[in-house]
Amino acid sequence: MSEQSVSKTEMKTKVSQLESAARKIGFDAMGIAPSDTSDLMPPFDDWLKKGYHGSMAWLVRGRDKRSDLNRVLPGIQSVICLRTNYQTQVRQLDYLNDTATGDITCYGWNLDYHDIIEPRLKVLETELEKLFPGCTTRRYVDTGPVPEKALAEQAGLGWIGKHTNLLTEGVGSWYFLSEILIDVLLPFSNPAENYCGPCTACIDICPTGAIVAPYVLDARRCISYLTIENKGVIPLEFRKAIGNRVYGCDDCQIVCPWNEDATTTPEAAFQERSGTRLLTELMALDPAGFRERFRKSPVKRIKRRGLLRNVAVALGNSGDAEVVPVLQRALLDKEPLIRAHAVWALGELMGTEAGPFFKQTLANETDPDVILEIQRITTLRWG
Ligand code: B12
Repeated sequence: MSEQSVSKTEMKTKVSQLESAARKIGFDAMGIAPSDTSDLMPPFDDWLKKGYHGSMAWLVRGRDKRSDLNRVLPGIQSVICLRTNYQTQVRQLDYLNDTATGDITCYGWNLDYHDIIEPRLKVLETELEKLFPGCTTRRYVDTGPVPEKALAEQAGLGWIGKHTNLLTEGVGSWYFLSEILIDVLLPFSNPAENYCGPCTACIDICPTGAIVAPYVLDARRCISYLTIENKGVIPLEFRKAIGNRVYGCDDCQIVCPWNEDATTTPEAAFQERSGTRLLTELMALDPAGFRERFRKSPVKRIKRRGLLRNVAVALGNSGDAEVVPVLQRALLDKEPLIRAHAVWALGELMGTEAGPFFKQTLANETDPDVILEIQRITTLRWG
């Protein structure tokens, strides 16, 4: 955008008008970061080099845009960063005791946050157009090659904790980040300070040891990645640790002392919707039932086959032999991914009767992944 002769006082007024518009629209906080992200790249490149991104090849593809936001918005000068709280009630680790119920990360309890936040960003863009006529903007909410946490840290919205999420004193970490890139030079906020101190609660609790060093997450080990981003077979070594988590994981945030008195939101869109989370009932969902249960929810992203794969693992971890018939029925599912994980779960729950049962299943099976699962169990048990 062409240089505008806006005085410092005028600019200050415009920014505070923008901030109050953001609050009215529903954002909980706003800050402004410089658009130069080149300094953020060495740890990101190192992370990719180590393969910590797993199968998220889109992170590699977006690398160059992320390192130079000019490629996303030519002439970019500033990034307006925004926070939106989503937690509706205090979370505890006691969900782990309810082994008959599948746990869903609290950001997935109701409507998909993209659908809630994106329209709000659009409204804020119209405010920007009024304040800075002729400006060009681009909006993002977890939708592009933008280092959202690092930018938000620079914008003073919070600090990146050892669990690698952004957190804020007096607020906690249960919020989404979003931003508007703009070709206007705005006054930058002061970066947030880090108050993690010597605490290692998040590192110690992680069921799969995914936080391999403070501030470094190996996504391939993270239950959030394994149950959401990973589209294929869940590696054997993590299945037991997944417990009853069927979509994401919140443990590193639940134990964070800064979340003890975290802000909760009264927003209807984030309140838990009714609908079953019983593992046996989830396993019984047919395609239409799945669509109905998870309509407009972020869970729909992993599709029925992704969810039922995770549900099979959770049933295998339930220790309840009564769910065996439910898993045996799942062996008839047309999705090999579901059948493969149901085989593993049955192996966890069945006794000596498993031998002849698996022999018969093997005779009817044609998918190589499922066959491998059956062979693994039968070899393990009977050599
Ligand atoms: C890929 C991704 C994932 C991956 C990888 C997560 C990760 N930690 O990188 C997986 C699938 C595992 C994941 C999980 C989750 N995610 Co996610 N995810 C993303 C995404 C798309 C990119 C993140 C990324 O770039 N990762 C790569 C790493 C290297 O980048 P980074 O962590 O930003 O690294 C920077 C800093 O950590 C720093 N750094 C690196 N090393 C070091 C070392 C030291 C010493 C220091 C000081 C700094 C430092 O520099 C790095 C480079 O900029 C963002 C959206 C976005 N576009 O940013 C959402 C995002 C980070 N996810 C989000 C959420 C909510 C989650 C979950 C909580 C969901 C859940 N409950 O299941 C979990 C949390 C798991 C965890 N502990 O991180 C939110 C986080 C909000 C917040 N409060 O921070 C985001 C911002 C989406 C959003 N718009 O709100 N996610």
